[in-house]
Amino acid sequence: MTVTEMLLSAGPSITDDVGQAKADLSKFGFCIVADALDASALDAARTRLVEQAAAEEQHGVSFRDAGPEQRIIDDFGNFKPDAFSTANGGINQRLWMLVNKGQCFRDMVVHELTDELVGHVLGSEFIVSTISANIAKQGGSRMGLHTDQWWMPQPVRPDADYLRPSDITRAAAADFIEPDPSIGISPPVVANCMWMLSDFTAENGATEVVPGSHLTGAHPPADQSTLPIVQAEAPAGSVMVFDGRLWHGTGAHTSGVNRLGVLATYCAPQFRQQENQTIGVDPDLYETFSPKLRERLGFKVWNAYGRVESPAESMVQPIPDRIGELHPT
Ligand SMILES: O=C(O)CCC(=O)C(=O)O
Repeated sequence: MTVTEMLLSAGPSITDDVGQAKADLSKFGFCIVADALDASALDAARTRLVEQAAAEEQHGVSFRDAGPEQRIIDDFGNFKPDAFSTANGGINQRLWMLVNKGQCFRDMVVHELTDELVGHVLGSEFIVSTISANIAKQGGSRMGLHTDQWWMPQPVRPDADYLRPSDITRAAAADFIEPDPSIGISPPVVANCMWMLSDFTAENGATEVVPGSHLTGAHPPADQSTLPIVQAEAPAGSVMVFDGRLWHGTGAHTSGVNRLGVLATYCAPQFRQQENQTIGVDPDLYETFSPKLRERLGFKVWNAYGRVESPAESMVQPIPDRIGELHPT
């Protein structure tokens, strides 16, 4: 079967049945659950996000992307210092490290519903890769389809040369776009949750997805004009959970009010987090966190990985005890 034959022309319906949601995740690569946040949780999260976004803007610490004229990389391939600003043409507002920015966001990280759905993809342990917001605004352009595990090495034949893992880039190599499926495909090692704090519509940039793309083993091609893209339209309070291999991206915001989305992205515990939660978290705030939230943020050692000293250590601290250079007395 070719990649094109494996893509589906339609995605799942919105459901409130967890069993159905898991089946949708397996088949389509995503599911949408309605009323995942009740009215008061939704109101609190929306208020907090809008307030934080305005304050980051006022304090000159906001990040903007998706501007049609925005140029992020300089002539040497590095991020420009003002890459993510309105001055550089950015439109959609991104807010990062939401774990430090409100109880409502911390509640999303450990939500029982997403625990179950993310666990369906990643197993019994997973950690937060990033907890961020994307406020899609009028004029924001399509992000373009991508996967959330673009850095994952592809299966290779024993006798074949391979792309060295550190040489993988976001601009997928040709054999990542057209892999040989007879070798098998990589499993999901990332799962993402889009918490919809406003209605998501085709006009305000509802996330674009390609149903079934998670099973192709391929990364999306540069020319996306003929792909069977659908948009994840759903009412405020819904959550979309998706497999890290699903082709997806923010839609264009052509009209309407701001689209408020919070992305809680998880990875299996042996992978590197996109945001460095363990040093990024406010150490005073950490003291108030539940054991589960601490684990999710990566403070739990996984099979001796992520430790600071003893291989027997089960949890690390934001400010760990360090054994420095010692001398016998
Ligand atoms: O905002 C969205 O709809 C998706 C965002 C996304 O795919 C990303 O930030 O990588």
